[in-house]
Amino acid sequence: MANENANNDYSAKNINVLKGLEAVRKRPAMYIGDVGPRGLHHLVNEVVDNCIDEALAGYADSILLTIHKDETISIDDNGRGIPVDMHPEEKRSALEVVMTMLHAGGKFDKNSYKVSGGLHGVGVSVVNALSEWLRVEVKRDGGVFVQEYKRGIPIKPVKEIGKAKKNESGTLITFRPDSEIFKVTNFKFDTIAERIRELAYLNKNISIRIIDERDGEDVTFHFKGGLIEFVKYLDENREPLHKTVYIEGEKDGTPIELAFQYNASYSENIFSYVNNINTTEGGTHLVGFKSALTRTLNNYAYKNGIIKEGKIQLTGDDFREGLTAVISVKVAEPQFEGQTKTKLGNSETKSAVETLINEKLGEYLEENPSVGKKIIEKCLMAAEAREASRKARDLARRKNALDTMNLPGKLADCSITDPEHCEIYIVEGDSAGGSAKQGRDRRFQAILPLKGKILNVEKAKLNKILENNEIKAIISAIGGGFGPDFDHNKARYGKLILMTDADVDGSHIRTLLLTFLYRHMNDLITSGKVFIAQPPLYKIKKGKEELYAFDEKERDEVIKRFKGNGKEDGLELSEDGMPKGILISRYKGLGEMNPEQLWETTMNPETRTVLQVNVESAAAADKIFETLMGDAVEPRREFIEKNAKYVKNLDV
Ligand code: 0RA
Repeated sequence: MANENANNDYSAKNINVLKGLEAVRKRPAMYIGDVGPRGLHHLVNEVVDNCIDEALAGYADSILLTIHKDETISIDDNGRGIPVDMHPEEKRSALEVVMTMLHAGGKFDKNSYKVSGGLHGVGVSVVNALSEWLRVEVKRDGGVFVQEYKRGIPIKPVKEIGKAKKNESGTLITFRPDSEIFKVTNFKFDTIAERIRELAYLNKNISIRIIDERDGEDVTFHFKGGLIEFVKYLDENREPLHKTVYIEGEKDGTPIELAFQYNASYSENIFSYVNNINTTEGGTHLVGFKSALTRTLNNYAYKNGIIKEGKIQLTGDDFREGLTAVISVKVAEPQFEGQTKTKLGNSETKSAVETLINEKLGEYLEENPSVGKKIIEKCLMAAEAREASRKARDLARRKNALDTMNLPGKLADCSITDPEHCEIYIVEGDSAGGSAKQGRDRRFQAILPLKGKILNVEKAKLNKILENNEIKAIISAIGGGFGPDFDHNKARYGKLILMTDADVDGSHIRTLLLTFLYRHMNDLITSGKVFIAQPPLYKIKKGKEELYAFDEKERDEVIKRFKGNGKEDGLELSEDGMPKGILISRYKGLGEMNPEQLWETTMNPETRTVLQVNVESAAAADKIFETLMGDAVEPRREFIEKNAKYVKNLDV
């Protein structure tokens, strides 16, 4: 044991501590989700969440996050500082207890808004357990206190290393994630910045600065306008129809904040948060908001004679077309439900939100009649468009295009019918489609070849979308419906795999497909059923042996292996790709592979790699699709220029 404390008071408690940390190191995924980049960045979020808690409790207003050159990261806040005095039961510094005991990270005071959704709120001790090295420095009670740890175990007892200035307090945590645990230990600025930006919007009193010492990037996020600025940011590339509506208040002890605006688009974008967690599965707060919105707007429209009795009936959907909204509530004892534990279950929150918004939105509309008028006009247009597209849909139905009984002609379906065991490949082009049809295992793999590019749904109206042949084929092949009615449980396949060429056209087609799925079959993505196939880029052949490589690095490794001995003697590729009897060919498209090769490299579940599409942050994904596929040209150019350096693996 490296713990010096252990010499004098090695006790049952220390054993418990070790057991706790061991459990975390043995099954890290249980605590942080996974040990890939997502889990790695979860460590950062965990510490930041603790700082935000201090801010929410009214003690901190500034956080500094620094990514150092050596891939350590430090997070500094001006909160109260983790308590350092003797813990009465544990008989050692409370700081050591918080840093080393599982679930002891929880605040001693009970009146904070606990975070218990998903993987949040696991405590800083988990970060400590999964760090090769961690140092914590606390300014509190007039002193500066420090402790360092290796893989969660204190190197020495807590030590006072100096005096703190009068009234100065805070916590500075620096850590290096353990390379024994994480596959990669490099921090990605954009991943960190995305969450920090979101937190800064959600907590308008906090200023968060991120410095990346690796490249000198330095950004401060501080949004005095809070959710109003969040909504404006989300709609940056859309045309707002009125000034942003903002409502804030507290009902039955639940603080509620809402900002929204309608824009000229047709999509609905509501982002809901509970205790700063994005509730992607919604829940009672969202239900409360939606029903208050429908009711208040309906009342307002009738009361002011904008809609005449008996004329047109507006539905809830009509009141949400072109709506961008963020609702954020704080719940003391949140009950999180759903597949990803991101659905709020507290029934009292529904009535709190509903009552407050009915009240305040009603008032707001009376005071801002021009806003009210603009909103109702938009909703009426939505109702008319809905009527028109219902007619279009009926027409399409009559032609049987959306009927799952009538599958598209070019679909090569699989023989097994249990969706759980079936997958569908959506393939770019007829020739690759042909190879895929021959190469597949027809028992569980279906192939749908697409001709050329599908429609850009970001720019098209609903009836145009439903007239598009490729889209009709996708909808009927999948069979789970479309748009708000889409139900992934009714999908005919458990996996949907996009297979496009590894070139610019291929990635454009993939983006178009993802845009369509994100906007109109969203559940398919959130339930983790959408994947991207990874065809190889190179074939390397020596004599009878053939190997495939998925990137340049792998290609070079294979060549080295073929050369035998593994001597690092550089590669001498001649123009035709033949050195020393090794033949290297680069695949230009999927169509160049014969059915056997396609099966072996890209379709055989035993040997293939497929990338699962998941949406890290719904708000960020919305923004990317809007930027890439929407009307405004300038922001798209900027986005592409900014991301050109990442373009090798642009992930949304
Ligand atoms: C335990 C209790 C208290 C605060 C904290 C932990 C705390 C943890 C972190 C992690 C990063 N920054 C932090 N700031 C505070 C409550 C302190 C009190 O009651 O005075």
